[in-house]
Amino acid sequence: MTQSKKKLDEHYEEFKEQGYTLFEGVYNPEDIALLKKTYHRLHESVSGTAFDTWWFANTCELAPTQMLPAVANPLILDFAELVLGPFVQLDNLSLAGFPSTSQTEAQGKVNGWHRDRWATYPMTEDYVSPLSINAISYLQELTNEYGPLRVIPGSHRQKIDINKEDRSRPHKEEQILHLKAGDVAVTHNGLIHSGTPNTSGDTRYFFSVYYNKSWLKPTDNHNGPNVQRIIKEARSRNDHRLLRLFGVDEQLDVRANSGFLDADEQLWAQWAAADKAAVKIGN
Ligand SMILES: O=C(O)CCC(=O)C(=O)O
Repeated sequence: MTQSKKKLDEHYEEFKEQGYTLFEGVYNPEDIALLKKTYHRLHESVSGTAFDTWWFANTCELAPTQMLPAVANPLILDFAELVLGPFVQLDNLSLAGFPSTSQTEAQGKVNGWHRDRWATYPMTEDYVSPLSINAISYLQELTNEYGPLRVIPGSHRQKIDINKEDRSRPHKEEQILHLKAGDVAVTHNGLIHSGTPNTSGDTRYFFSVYYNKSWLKPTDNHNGPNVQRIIKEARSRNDHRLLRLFGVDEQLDVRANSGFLDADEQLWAQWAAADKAAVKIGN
């Protein structure tokens, strides 16, 4: 995995303003090849059965070795902690292969405008810290044929509604994002966005690491044996950040009742630093 060039606080300012920010080149060609291989392994395991699907949730349990590095990516997690505070839990980890559709079918359509899970309809134009964020990546360049990501910048702080008939049509304020393979778009849950139909004739690979606050219920099930093994290992290294990703937040009681007389961001930075310092090295 490679490093993004922009500083984290610049990403954060952009995120507050626009409702999203792009991290370029987070995953390299080997990471991408491994994730594609993982998708195909999962897909082959259900193909032709009653469980046939091209959308896989719970992928940290299904393929821990391949998926954990994406969930625990240090750059994205550092950013997630700026946005959510050190309360970052994995809500769900999805890996999908959108099938291709015909040009005629796709003409003039978008996949469906929406805000994301745990969002609320914005009631103020001030920035409101979200309960969840989405770290979205694609395993190929999002050309017009593969179906770019569409966003309505600033819609996380605007009372924008879209009526039912228009939810699958382009929007006058949309911005079309042609991400490269391995880029990560981190979106505020209030940002209105949509995918675009895939007409490439090939699979459109997508994966989403969705984080929420550690006191909310996760959508994925973190009780399976593989995730429980990750938790056990994280506990032995006193790695609170890793534990918290899978719903084990040992500081929650104190940190969720801090008195709230200091700025959130100031406390969050202190707590995040304390968590990093507490990790046992070389265990
Ligand atoms: O398919 C896409 O490009 C967007 C996916 C999406 O809307 C989402 O993850 O919420």
